[in-house]
This record gives sequence, C-alpha cells and structure tokens, in this order.
Amino acid sequence: MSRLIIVSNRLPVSVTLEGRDFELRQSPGGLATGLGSVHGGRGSVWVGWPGTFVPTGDSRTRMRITRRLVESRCRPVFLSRSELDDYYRGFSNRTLWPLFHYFPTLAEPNWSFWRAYQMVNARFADRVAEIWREGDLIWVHDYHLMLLPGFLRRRVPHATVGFFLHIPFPSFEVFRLLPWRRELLEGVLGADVVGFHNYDYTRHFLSCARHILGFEHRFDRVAIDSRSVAVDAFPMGIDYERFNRPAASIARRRLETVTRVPARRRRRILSIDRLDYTKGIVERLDSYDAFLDLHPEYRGKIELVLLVVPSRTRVERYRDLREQIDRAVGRINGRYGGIDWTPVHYLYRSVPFERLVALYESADVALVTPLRDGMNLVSKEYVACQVDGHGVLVLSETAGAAEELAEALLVNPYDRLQNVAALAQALSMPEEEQVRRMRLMQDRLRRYDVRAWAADFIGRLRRCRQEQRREKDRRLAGPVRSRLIAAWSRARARLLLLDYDGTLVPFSAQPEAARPDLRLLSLLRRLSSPPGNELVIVSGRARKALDDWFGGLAAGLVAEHGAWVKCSGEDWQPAMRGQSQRWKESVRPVIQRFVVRTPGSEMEEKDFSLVWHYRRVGSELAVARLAELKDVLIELTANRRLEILEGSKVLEVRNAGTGKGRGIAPWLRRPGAGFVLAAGDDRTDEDLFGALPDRAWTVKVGPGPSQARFYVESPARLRALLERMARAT
Ligand code: GDG
Repeated sequence: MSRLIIVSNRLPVSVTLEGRDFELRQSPGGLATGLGSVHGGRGSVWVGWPGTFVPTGDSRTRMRITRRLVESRCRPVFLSRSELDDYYRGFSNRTLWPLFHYFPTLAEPNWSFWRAYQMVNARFADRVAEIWREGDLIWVHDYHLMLLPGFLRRRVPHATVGFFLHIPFPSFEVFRLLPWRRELLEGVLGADVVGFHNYDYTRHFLSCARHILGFEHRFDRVAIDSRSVAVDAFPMGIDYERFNRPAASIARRRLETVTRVPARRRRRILSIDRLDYTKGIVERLDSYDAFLDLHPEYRGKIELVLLVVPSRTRVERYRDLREQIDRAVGRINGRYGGIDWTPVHYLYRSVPFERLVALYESADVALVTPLRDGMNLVSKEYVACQVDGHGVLVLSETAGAAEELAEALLVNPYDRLQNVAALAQALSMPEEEQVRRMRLMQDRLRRYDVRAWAADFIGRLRRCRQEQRREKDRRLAGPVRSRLIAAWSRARARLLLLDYDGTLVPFSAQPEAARPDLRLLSLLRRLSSPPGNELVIVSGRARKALDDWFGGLAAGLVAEHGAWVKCSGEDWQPAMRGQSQRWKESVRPVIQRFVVRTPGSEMEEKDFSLVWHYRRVGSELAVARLAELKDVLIELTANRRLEILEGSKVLEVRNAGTGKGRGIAPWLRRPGAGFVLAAGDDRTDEDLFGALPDRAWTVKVGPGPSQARFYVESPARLRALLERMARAT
C-alpha cells in the first residue's frame, strides 16, 4: 500500500521523560492540529524531531523512543543541542524567518548556521529515504526544510515530493539578499509540487526562479531539464467544526445563564498571538493607546484581552520584545485604568483549547494586525467561533488570510490612525452588517477547511505521480529505445522528419549563430544517403538559411513552418498558392514599434510571415511585452485569414492554413515508409506530430506537454539516438 510521508521540523507529538517512562504530548502550533486530520488514517507516517535530546551514544534510549513513537506512526530524527541551535534557532529563525517576513536588517547571514542547516536537511533526507517505498507520496513542510526536496531528488529520484511553505515567500528584491539564494531555490525545486498560502507568494517564487536560476514558467509550471514543477496557491484552512461546535455550546450555556443574571458587560476586544515581532503586538498596543486617547467615550466600556503565547524564549530578540510589550501594557493601564477598570488584560502563557474557544466566542472584536503573516489561523478561528454571527474582525492586509477574508475591516498595520478608525468602526458596526460579513466569511472557511486544503494538495501530488508514471513510459530509453532501433533496422523505407532549432541543436541567443556543426552534418549525411532513407528538415527558418546549411545533403527541406517545401533535388514550392501578403503592411509597423520599445528584440520578415524574436530580452520585460503584443495582434488579425503562433521565444503572424503538418504532405503522399520518426521541441512541431499516422515514432525534445508518443531530454540525447540509428542502418 502506498503511504503519505509527512515531514516537518517537529513531530506532531513531543516526547518528554516522565520518571522512567516517556510521555507523548501534542506539540504546540497550527501544523500539528492542521495535519492531524490527514495523519489520522493508517496510510501515513510522520518524520520529524521528537522534541527531546538524546546523546548520540545512547542508542538504547533512542531505540526506546523510536519504538514508543511507532504507535503514533511517527519516526524521529534525532538532533544534538548544537545542531538544533544552529539549524533551527539559527538559520531557520534568525536568518530565514526575519528575511521572509520583510525584516532584512534582522536577518543574520551566518555560515555556521548555514552549514548546520545543510547537514540537518541531509539527515532528514537520509531518514526519509530509509522509509520511502515505491509509490509513497512525500510531503515536506516549511522553511526549516527547504533543501530537503532537492536532497531527496538525488537520493530517491523517482519519488513524488511536495513542498509547502507556511510563511510568506518574499519578493525577488528581498530574497536576492540571501547569500544562499540559489541553493535554497534549487532545494525547493527538487519537489514536484510546491505550494504557498496565496498567489502573491507563488508569483514571488516564480519570479525568483526565473531571475536567479533562469528557469522559465508557463501556466505556473517551472520547466527544469526533463522535469516540470507545479507551483500553486493552497490557502490553508482550519478545522472549522472543531472550533464552531464547542463555541456553539458555550453560546447556548451563556444564554441560559444570562436570562437568570442579566449583566451589562464591557465590550471585549481580543488579541491572540505567538510572541513574535512579525505579529505587530507592540504596534497594536500603540494603536489601542491612541484609540483611548482619541475616543474618551469608550474608556471604561471596553477591554482588551491580550493573550501572548511564549515562543522562541531563548532568542534575545524575543526577550526584548517581551519587555517592550510589558512596558506598553503598563503604560496603557497606568494612564487610563483605575480601580474598577483595567484597559488591558494581559496573559503571557498558552491556554487550553476550551479556554481558547471561549475567548474567541466572547470577543466582540478581534484585532489581528500582524506586520506580516504567511496566513494567520487565529483570524480564521475567530470567525469560526462567532456562532450567532456577531463580532467584527479587524485584519492586517499583510496577512495571507486577508485574501480570503475580504469582509473583515482590512488595515495597514503600520498606519496607527487607520487602526484607530477601524476599531471605532468595529465597535459601532450595526448588528445586521456584522452578521452579513461574518456569514460570508464563515461559508468560505467551512467549505475550504483544513481537510479540503490537505486533500487539494495531496490530490495534486497524486495526479503528479500518475503523470510521472505516464512520463516514465514515454521516455525514449531502455527497452523502448531498443524496440525503435529494431524497427528502424528492419524497415526498407524510412522517413525522418526533424525540426532544427531546439531539436538538433540547443537554442542560441543569436539565431544566426546556430549553424550546424560538422559532426551534425556528417550524422545527417549518414542518415540521408542510404537508399530507402528519406530525411526532411522541417524548420521555422527562412529558405535561405536552410539552403545554405543543408543544400549539400540529399534531404528534403520545409521552411517557414511549412509555408515552403523543397523535395530533394527539386526547387522550392509554396505549400499554398495565391495567398495575399498585403496584411504585412498593417502588422509590420506594430512589430517594429515593439522592437524599438523592447531592447534585445528583433523582427524577421519571411515570405509568408512576420516574426518577433525576443530571446535576448530580460525575462520580466519579455513576459509583459509578449502579452501586450499578443493583445494588439489578436485585435489586428481578427476576421482575417491569419494566425498567431507562439514558439520558443518567438511570436509569429502568418497566413492561416500553412503549418508544418501541411508542409510535409508531399512525403506523406508517397508510398508508405515502414518506419516514420518525427522529432521537434516546440508548439509548431505539434502540428507535425498531429499530421502523422499513429504508428509513427513521434518524439518531443525537452520538457512540457506534447502529443508526441515519446520524449528525450535534450538535443544531445536525440543526437545520440540518431547516431545509434545511423550505425544500425
Ligand atoms: C505559522 C505561520 C500560518 C495560539 N495560542 C494558543 C493556541 N494557539 C494556536 C492558534 C493557531 C496557532 O496556534 C497559531 O497559528 P497562526 O497561523 O496564527 O500563527 P503561527 O504560529 O505563526 O503559524 C502562519 C501558520 O503557520 C499555518 O500555516 O498561518 O502565518 O506564521 O491555530 O489556535 N492554541 C492553544 N492555546 C493557546 O494559547 N490551544
């Protein structure tokens, strides 16, 4: 049976020594609760640090812990205190965490942290590789393990690996500051599916992959050699019913008591966070202070319950932060409070789940104003607990959750006056409006809860595994390759249809520089000369280049993506006759204008087409200009017998009805060749593949979807195959 292997820094349970036995406790944090529902079934194993130190030499204790964890289907990765210090407290929390939350000045570029991070990620890879069995899915979580997918790709190349980041992925301008930016990106891209909380993070990641590693993406898939990585947004949900149900019974109980003891209570504002400078707790207190100052009418009538959960207490910055919070609370209570009123009730601890729900349920307003937050589950949990629909959420626009919770009062956490105004609006919002906003958010959160989130991601991984299996069968290697060679040697008449750029030679920044090398020409000669063999070069290039380069071969030529055809020893013929070229008068100036505006791009004019080349244009600019040019051209060519064709770094406008499929018609009309092979790399070659009979050996060169039956990774691989065929003639 195939399993799901979940991997995270911490296991969902922590091991503590109680007397002579070990106790297992639920680990704190949203991930453990979030994935608990997925880990509930028998088909999963969780790999992570067990929360306790055991010296390397003490293998007996390690064995005992390992055995104890089996019942929770957990597998420990043991770490020493210094490893944990450098990898977790160091690189993860003092380098990646501040940088990814847009606090670059707090990020410490420290090489020993980095070395520990690499080492621990490698240790995790060893552990996962030990456990992994054919067909298992691996799901790696969070910024502590960004190198792990890459390590796994090397250790278990055929494994299906997913990676999910729980914190923001910063924009290129911030991410580029990391000295280890390449390694981290390459690490994450070892996965098959990469997930983020929202689309902004996805965009940032894709832009970093393009700028830093030069990997292009299309439809949110990054193409890397023979693999492609799906990158998408999966906004994490909460276990909605787990919050909503107890909140409902608390509300019921309260109603019963209230009828007996009517009481006017103060309006309650709630603030809950882990202690962290990204959560904006001090800034929130400052806004509350300003609110009481500017709205004296609310003094004595409201209270702020401030729950701060201790976190990372051994990091100095967090200790400083705690002091700042203490001071701010003292200042506010001192300034406005009195014997019968405390403006801020401050709790520095964690509370049991039931108490947490009661706090959510009883709050009239939740102030959730982090400076940056990957998602923020507190805001969602608050919404789930407003059973009667009363309550207002004030939420930072810089929290990932803001994308889904648009009915909240969204604020810029740095804008104190806006925060004051939002609090005033929240406290005076009519009940119908509160209910209307709350119901809309609740519906959304109920539908896409944490189970739906996990199912969505795992479903994506499963589809990916199916694709990989199909891809494995499509790879032109091993037994498939032997069958091809056998069929080739057996056949008496053979037809080879080969695209040129990107298929026989790799792409070159200067199209004119991609002339065939001598070895290639010799190969093509050996393939085309034996009687019964027919070789056709089917290219997008103009006639002249093909004549210059391949004129000396006994080969057929197809130029301009099928517009011109030349059978061996004959003259060029247009594939279609009587086509007007007057359209060029209106299209040419448009493309010329884009050439002027887009440094590095150029226009090529062919007999039946106009082409915009942009291989040398900076990637971001190219994407923007391409979209713009396409828009203009679609409008310009509407209702005319023209088509727009996108190839590799080219956009071409041409007369409709040509195409490589039509270009090869003269060869297909001849008495059937026993062996037909066509190879190509881009979309124009799909037309060629589509025109061939099912039995043809159609081969796509490079990654990406195609209707070709097989693929090879690169032009070099194709040439190796052709060499082998030439020898078997
Ligand atoms: C990271 C990202 C992202 C809090 N206090 C108590 C308590 N909690 C629980 C809450 C909530 C969780 O802790 C906190 O989750 P957040 O999402 O708000 O924040 P982070 O811990 O920073 O989480 C964040 C998240 O990962 C998931 O991807 O949303 O952006 O930073 O579930 O309920 N639970 C109990 N007592 C408490 O006192 N029992």
